[in-house]
Amino acid sequence: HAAEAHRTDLMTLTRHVLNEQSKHPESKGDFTILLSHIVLGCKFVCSAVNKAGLAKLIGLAGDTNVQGEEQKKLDVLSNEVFIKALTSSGRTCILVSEEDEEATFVDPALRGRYCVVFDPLDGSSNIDCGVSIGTIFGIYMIKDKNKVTVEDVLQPGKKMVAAGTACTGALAWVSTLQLVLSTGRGVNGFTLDPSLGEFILTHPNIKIPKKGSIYSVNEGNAKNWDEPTARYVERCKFPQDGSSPKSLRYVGSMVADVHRTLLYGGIFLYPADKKSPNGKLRVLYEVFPMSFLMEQAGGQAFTGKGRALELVPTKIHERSPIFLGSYDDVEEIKTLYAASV
Ligand code: AHM
Ligand code: MG
Repeated sequence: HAAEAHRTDLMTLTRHVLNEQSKHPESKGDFTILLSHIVLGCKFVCSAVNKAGLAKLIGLAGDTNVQGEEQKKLDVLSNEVFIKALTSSGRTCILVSEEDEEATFVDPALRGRYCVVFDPLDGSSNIDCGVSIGTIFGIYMIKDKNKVTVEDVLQPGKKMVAAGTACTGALAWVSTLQLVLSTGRGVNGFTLDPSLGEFILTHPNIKIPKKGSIYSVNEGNAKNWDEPTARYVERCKFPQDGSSPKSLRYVGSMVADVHRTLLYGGIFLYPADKKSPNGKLRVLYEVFPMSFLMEQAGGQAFTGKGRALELVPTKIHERSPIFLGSYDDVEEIKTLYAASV
């Protein structure tokens, strides 16, 4: 109850996941351990970006390190933190990061059954102006950790066992970090309580509105769009059914744009265009986790050809066009693509 001044029964992320896992008698707590290492990475990214941002803006100590060397770029640093946290968890076997050309195969002595695909710091172009950034992750599970190949992560998104995002924001003068997670039974949102260092369940069972009033796209690419995308966006502005035009919102950080779409409804588009026939966003660690969350929240995710989660990636950094969000809004663009073939 929001009016309760002091909560004493805190539903932390760990408690929530343990509750969920207890329904699986075979569960040994591995997922909970893995998740706690992912959470560490997410917290690190948020804290590093906050610190660096403050240091840059008001010149706090920390903009150069003790040796006076130029600091590592935040995305490189964030990636290192994730790779180290995930390998040391003892629960992973393959890691695919946006930052690394090749997949990382975990040392056999430290191997577990989970594969993690992630974008450690999404939205990096927004760091210097203090606008939302975050982390995206997806998790697969393999059968045999002794026979690990890259094929184990070249699996359709519907095979993921979990996906999530962490996204920074601000409330008054306090910076916030929100984590959204699905383990395949709905979507839940958690907010970091900085005084406890814990994520607390603040958005139980997120359901995306069936139809939204916002569209989110980089309209600067309009001259290169294909016909169905162009017609769809035109309809957002000049609806044919007498409804009000949609509002345009575009942060330019996928984590933030999709987070808003989940909570408020609407549609997020990163279509193909003449210059990038496969769009911009990467299948494994951007398109799949976000599509997984959308479907779990009752929305849809479409590539222009079919259901996003059915895509079978052929390489780890593959790209795909993506249209995701409220069920009815995605249905409309599906109709336009179906009519165009
Ligand atoms: P990045 O991984 O280099 O940050 O690029 C991905 C980002 C997404 O967060 C965002 O949706 C998209 O790029 C924005 O692209 P554009 O600037 O072309 O609109
Ligand atoms: Mg990214």
